[in-house]
Amino acid sequence: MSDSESMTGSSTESTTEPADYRCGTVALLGRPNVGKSTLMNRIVGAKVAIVTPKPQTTRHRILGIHTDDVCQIAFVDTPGIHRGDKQLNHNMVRIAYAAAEEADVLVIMQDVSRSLDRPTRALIERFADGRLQQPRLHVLNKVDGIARASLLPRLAETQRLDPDAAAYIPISARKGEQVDAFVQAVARQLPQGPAIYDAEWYTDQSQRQLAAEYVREQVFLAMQQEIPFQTAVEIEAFAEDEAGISIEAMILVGSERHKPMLIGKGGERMKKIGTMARKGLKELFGCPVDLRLWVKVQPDWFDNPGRLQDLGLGA
Ligand SMILES: Nc1nc2c(ncn2[C@@H]2O[C@H](COP(=O)(O)OP(=O)(O)OP(=O)(O)O)[C@@H](O)[C@H]2O)c(=O)[nH]1
Ligand SMILES: [Mg+2]
Repeated sequence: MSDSESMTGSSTESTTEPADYRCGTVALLGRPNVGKSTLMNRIVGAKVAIVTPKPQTTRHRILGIHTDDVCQIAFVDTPGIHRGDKQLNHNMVRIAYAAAEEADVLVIMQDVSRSLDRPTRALIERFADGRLQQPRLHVLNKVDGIARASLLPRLAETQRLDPDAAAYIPISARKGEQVDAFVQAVARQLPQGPAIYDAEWYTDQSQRQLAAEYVREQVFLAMQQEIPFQTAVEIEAFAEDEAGISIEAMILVGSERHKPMLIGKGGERMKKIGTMARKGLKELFGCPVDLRLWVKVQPDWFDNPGRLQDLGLGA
């Protein structure tokens, strides 16, 4: 497979589609950190979207395709909807709303291990206001983190805020609880039609894009405070031969003082970022991966529309 091709699974089975087969796109929407990417990865069965405990992890629109013998669901994972003062923040939110407009079904996700705060209420009300006409499903995620008794009032409040949604489904994306029921509920809302993607496809991202994201995931995990949010990754070189895949990646930081923090004492932190990213990519690509990392300071790249466009973060 070349680096520009999309990732496929190992299965080459094709589904025989019944006449009432369903197929469509489903936008996964919500505040940052509610578990959208975790849910998509679990359903797709591969880490197509990176996951970290930090908000604003997802920056792009990421496709994750689920295919079975009754439906094909093209999930569109989106950046968390948030307020932020940088151009990058505005673009991320625009990407999320654009994905919502284009989808056949909207999934609005909340984190029930946290209180139903004002921004979450505002987001639910915004999608309930009738501007977008597609069916909506509410997902109440992270039920593993709460007492069951607190779920009923939360369900009731979500229903009150959006009485016309098609379903309200408590799940644990991390543990897989009620995820199959969620997929079935989504399938019921999809339009009838044949599958669009080959059954073995699971994302539209290239290996190059996935490599950049896997490195960024490790930067997010390794760094604190504002540094991850001011970091991006660009693939400078990507080559594949019989020995495996060789990748050269540039980590962009927004300020001179972030560079030594990212590199760490004696290069220790960069080494760990490289080791962990390489391990994940080896597992994903199923072949040996040679990964070389550099750091470049590029002040305020996150406020530069042209630069954001080059990084695939334009909106
Ligand atoms: N306890 C618990 N944690 C979860 C669950 N689902 C996700 N998480 C954790 O929540 C954090 C955020 O998960 P993500 O999947 O990155 O969330 P997201 O909504 O994609 O976040 P953004 O990309 O920042 O918008 C990670 O630490 C996950 O492991 C869940 O069902 N239960
Ligand atoms: Mg995400």
